[in-house]
Amino acid sequence: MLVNGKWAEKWHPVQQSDADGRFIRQHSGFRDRIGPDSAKSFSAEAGRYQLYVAYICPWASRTLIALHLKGLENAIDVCAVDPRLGDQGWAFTGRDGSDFDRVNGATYMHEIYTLADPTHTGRATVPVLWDRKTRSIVNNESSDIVRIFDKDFGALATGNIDLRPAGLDAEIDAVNERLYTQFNNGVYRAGFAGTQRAYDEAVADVFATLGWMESRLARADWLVGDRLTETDIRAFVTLVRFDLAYYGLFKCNLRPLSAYPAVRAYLVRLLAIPAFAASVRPEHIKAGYYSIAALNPSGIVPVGPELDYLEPLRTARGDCLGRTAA
Ligand SMILES: N[C@@H](CCC(=O)N[C@@H](CS)C(=O)NCC(=O)O)C(=O)O
Repeated sequence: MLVNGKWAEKWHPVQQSDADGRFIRQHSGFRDRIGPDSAKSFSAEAGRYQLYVAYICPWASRTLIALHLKGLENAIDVCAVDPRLGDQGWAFTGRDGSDFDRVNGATYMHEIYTLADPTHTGRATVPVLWDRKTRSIVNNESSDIVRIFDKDFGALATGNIDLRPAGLDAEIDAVNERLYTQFNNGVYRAGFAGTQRAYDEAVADVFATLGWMESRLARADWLVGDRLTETDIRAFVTLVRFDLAYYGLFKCNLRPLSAYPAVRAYLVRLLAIPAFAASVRPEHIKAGYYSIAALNPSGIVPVGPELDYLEPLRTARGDCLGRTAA
C-alpha cells in the first residue's frame, strides 16, 4: 500500500483484520460526483474521463456493466490492468488483452493515486474514475461510480435504463446491504479469514444469501421489483466468479452454483445481455485470483472448472480472453 505517497510494503491481500481474524476492507478515499453535485466542478464531457478497471475485480466489473448499460462506452475510455497481482499491486503490462496506460503512462496503479495526491496513504484499488482535465481522481468507490454513470452523464448516456428507479430505492438499499455484507464481501471474508471462526461465519453468510436468492428468483425475474436494477449488477459480479474462483480458492465449497437452479438460470439470463457478457473475462478471473500468493504460493492456475454457462462467451469471442481468434 501507499504511505505518504511512497509504496511502502509488498502487496498483500489483507492489510487489516480484527482481533478474531476477520478481514476488514478499506474505505474508499475519493468520493466526488460529476455535474451539479460535484465538489470540484467535474462536469459531464465526452472524452474527459478514463475508467481504470481489472477484469478479475467484481467491484470494477460493476462499473463496466453500468458503463455499457448506460451506453457510455464512446464517452469514457477504459483501461484494464494486468490480471495478476504482483509486489507493487496492479500493473499495466499489455499482457493477455490488458492495456497500457495511454493517458498517464503509468506502470503501476499506485502511480495514479500519487498523481492525484502525492502524499496519498492507502491501498491502490480499482476501479478508479480519472479526470484527464484536472489530472485527478473523481471517485474510487464502485457503488458511487455506478451511480455517476446512471445519473450524472445526462444526454451522453444513451442507454435507456434507470438502474435506481425512484420508488425502489429503499428496497434496493436494503437488498444491496445484505448482498454486500454477506455475499459480495462475504466470499472475501471467507477467503481471507485468519481464523476458523471468521471463516465459518463468512461461509454461513454466503450460503444463506445464495439460499435467499434461490427462493426470490424461483418466483421473480429480478432481485428487486420487476426490472433490472443496480442490485442485479451487484449479484451478478459475485455469481459469475463463484464457480471459477470463490468455490475453490476462497473455500466457498459447500455447494457449486448448479445446486441453485433458479440462481443459475438468472446468471445465464444476465450473461445473455451484452453489457454483462462484455464485463466477463474468465481467464483474467482465474489468473488474477490464483496469482494471490498468500492463498496460492505455487501460483499454479487450475485447469477447470468447465462451466457450460460460460461457453457462449467463448463461442462469441473466439477465445476466452475476449480477443477474436486468428
Ligand atoms: N470499495 C472499493 C473496493 C475496491 C477493491 O477492493 N478492489 C480490489 C480489487 S477486487 C483492489 O483493487 N485491491 C487491491 C488492493 O487492495 O490492494 C470499491 O467497491 O470500489
